[in-house]
Amino acid sequence: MIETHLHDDVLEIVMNNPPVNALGLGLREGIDKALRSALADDKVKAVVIRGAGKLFSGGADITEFGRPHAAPHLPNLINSIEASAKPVVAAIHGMALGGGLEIAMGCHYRLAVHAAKLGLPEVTLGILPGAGGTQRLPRLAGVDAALNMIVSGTPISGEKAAALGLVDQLAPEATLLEQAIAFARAAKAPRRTRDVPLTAEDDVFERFSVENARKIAGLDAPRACIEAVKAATEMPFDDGLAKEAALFDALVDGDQSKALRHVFFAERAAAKISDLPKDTQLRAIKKVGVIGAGTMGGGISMNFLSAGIPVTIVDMGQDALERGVGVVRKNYEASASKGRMTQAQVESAMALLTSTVDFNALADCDLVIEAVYENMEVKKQIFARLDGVAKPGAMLASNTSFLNVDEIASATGRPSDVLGLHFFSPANVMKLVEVVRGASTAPDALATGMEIARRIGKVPVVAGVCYGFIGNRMLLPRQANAEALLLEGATPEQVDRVHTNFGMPMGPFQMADLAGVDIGWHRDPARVETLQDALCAQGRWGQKKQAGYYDYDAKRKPTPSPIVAGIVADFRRKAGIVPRLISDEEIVVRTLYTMVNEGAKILEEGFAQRASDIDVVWVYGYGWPRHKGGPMFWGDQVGVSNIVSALERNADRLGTGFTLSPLLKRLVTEGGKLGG
Ligand code: T1G
Repeated sequence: MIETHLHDDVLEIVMNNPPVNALGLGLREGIDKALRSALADDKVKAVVIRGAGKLFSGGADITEFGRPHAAPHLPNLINSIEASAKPVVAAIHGMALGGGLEIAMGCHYRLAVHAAKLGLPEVTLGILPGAGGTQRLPRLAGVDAALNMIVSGTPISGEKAAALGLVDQLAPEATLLEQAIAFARAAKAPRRTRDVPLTAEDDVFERFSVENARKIAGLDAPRACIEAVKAATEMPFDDGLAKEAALFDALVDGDQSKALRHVFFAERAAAKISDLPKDTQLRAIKKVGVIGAGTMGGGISMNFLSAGIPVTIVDMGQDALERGVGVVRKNYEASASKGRMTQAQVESAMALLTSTVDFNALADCDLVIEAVYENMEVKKQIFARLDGVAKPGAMLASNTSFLNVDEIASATGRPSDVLGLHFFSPANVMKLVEVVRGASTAPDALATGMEIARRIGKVPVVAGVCYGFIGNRMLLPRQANAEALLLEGATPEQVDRVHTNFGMPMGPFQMADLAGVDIGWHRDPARVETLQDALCAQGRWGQKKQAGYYDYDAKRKPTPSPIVAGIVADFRRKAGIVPRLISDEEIVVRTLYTMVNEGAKILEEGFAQRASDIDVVWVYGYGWPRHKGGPMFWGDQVGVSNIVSALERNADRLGTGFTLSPLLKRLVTEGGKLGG
């Protein structure tokens, strides 16, 4: 846990708690002991603290939250570092995050490598820096920088930290320790952060709250962060610490923090495939082929290009190719115009892109991703052809969002090389990839699918082969009930508002209009059996046609549509439905509780490895509010028995195909939670 090395008169304390030097009890005890011995040893004139491995420290041990904390508590340990009569210097490489940066700010001086990352990401866990960070950072970096860092949770570089005064000296990694020792030896006396004067403009907090109102709306932690930093400008240091501690305690026990910590660990758990040997050999992916130059094919290609992996896009038509490549370039240029990438980066990404109508160009690709439209016959033809073109050992993936990957694989002679890589639109933005494991998918192909998804910055989740996999299968009952609610008396805007008030980025009808009302439509305008048929028959295919469930202006601003109201009224008349007032609560039960029910079925049928994987799918694939943890976590918070009784009360309205999940029923009778 802790190593110490005496360099003449400077004691080096090394935090060694792989993989991120989390400041769990053992490490805290070790630091405390080493510091005490340094203070008691006359030979020691100063102390340097650094982290072993790849970083300084990733902060407090998040797994300890919600459990009784044992001394030495981190705030007290940091206060004892600050109170040390001998100079203490932090030598920061890699990352100093959360409690890690707080340890460094309790030190009297700080050295860092230029590319180090210094940050206080606690707000992303629904808490705030609870070991003096809200009181020390403003003193070292100024109130503006402290507010931005603490409320956003975004780290800054060592270079930026030096410019702010948070870091005293920059050093190359090779000489960081040596320079820190020299700095400590030369330090005349401790410089206690708590004694650094702090000033703030009167309205800085009000201004900051107004400027960030939209971003922090509905969230507990950002508001508390602002309050804690404000306290630093108004109270004596120790009172400020007490205020910070009180705000921390209120947050850490709150639902939002529990949900955010759940998502943090859920994302990491999703990377683990319980029945795969840890040392599964990965296949080398050096070149990727994409079939289909449409919106998805282009977005998928961008993920690999941005990661420096060459892509060959194949499409049947030259103009489809030119259009698709043009969209890729346009998207990159848009990022460059917003300063998110340089023009040079745009050009180097585009230089990795090859586009051709020649299907044989895929012969040297290590991974080929089919991204054509959702038609099983078309996909099987493509995979049969691919089987004859792709090199042995190449992975053949389909981006299908609903269809049976095993059936697609059956069109080839190598089903073990076939899997699903289901990206979410816009594919170059949304983080989720459902890695669909076919019955024959080889272990190394599955493991490689997970690794390549992470390599391009995605969050992969393994899904089994059922209609719609995990995410889209849970959309089915939501969409069916949403449409039924329209016929029974609700409006699109009422249903959508329930979802946006819940925290979703958009509701079922806004989403249908964005994705395309015509997805899955049989394309026969004469055949009008459902609301979707009626809208599509009138060309109301969604935003792309300026008309779907809503009307859209040139800026795609939605307004309720009298035409849609008329179509719905017609349907009601034909079905003999007398519209009734629908409560928001009923909408929650029929469009959110039914999703939890479907998730429980997916779990018990084995199409998801664990309940938290389902949460990851919805947080990263559909924008489920992180501070509500995901549908399964939320279902446990609502209470399985409440969900079951509400569904049973509404059973006659949930459609003939609805069945209650046996797992939910079992959890009610036997007790227990969806999340285990
Ligand atoms: N506590 C406990 N476990 C942690 C951890 C932490 N702080 N950080 C990472 N892990 C585990 C993680 O679950 C995974 O476990 C393994 O380490 C590797 O992590 C008082 C209250 C540092 C940028 O929010 O952002 O300090 O899956 O895969 O990609 O004010 O980990 O292997 O079993 O993410 O190299 C504030 C959280 C805490 C930083 C490294 N700190 N960590 O990324 O590795 S609260 C944070 C990260 C706090 C104080 C407050 C990242 C990383 P497993 P990984 P990585």
